[in-house]
Amino acid sequence: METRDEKQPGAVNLDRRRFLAMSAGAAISLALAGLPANAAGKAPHALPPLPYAADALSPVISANTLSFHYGKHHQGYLTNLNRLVADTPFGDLPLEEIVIQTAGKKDLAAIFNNAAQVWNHTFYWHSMTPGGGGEPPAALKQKMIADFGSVDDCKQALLRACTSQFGSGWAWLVLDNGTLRAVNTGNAETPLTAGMTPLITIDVWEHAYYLDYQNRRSDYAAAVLDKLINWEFALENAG
Ligand code: MN3
Repeated sequence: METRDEKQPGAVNLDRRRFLAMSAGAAISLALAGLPANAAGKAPHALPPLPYAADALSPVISANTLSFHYGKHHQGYLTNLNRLVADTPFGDLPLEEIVIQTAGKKDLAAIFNNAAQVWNHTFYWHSMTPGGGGEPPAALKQKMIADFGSVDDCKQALLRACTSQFGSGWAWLVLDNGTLRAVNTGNAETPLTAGMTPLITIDVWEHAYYLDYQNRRSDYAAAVLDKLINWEFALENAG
């Protein structure tokens, strides 16, 4: 397995730090960024606050969907995780480290699934912003043109990653050895454990869209890409 890209401290801007500080995986990420780890990443993990109001993504994602998704699903994974790691060595590890150390281990699948789902959902909330979509920042746009041909080709690749995921999972824009790629993962799986750097994710579990779009995953994904996706966040994660 490849090692994760280690970012230079100078490349980590304030918004990235703000995300990391709000993520339950703060300690390992800050350590990767050359910053001191702290105890905030240890169990019991807290549910990071949403970066916007529950109705802020409407009508693309309704307040009803967002409230259930954050308050029931995300919270549920967190509650399970805290229960599962209590009184185990994983209780002393930050979230990202739990995800990486339990990946691919059948006897630790329950811990992996809940830890990864906590991480993935926090990342997903930040991957969207009210009034998002539109033109990516120049540096990201250049990279999209270099690696996909155009911004639209990049968005189409992300849309295909959403629609071609069979069953539950996630679509991601990642940096893989310095190249932008659109990939998908099943269930709780995350590119973090494959040595890739996630830039953006879209949740394609049915609970992410069924109340608003029923079976029309493609309509949900296209609307997120056109109207909500947070390209600034993607660029921050690219370092
Ligand atoms: Mn979800």
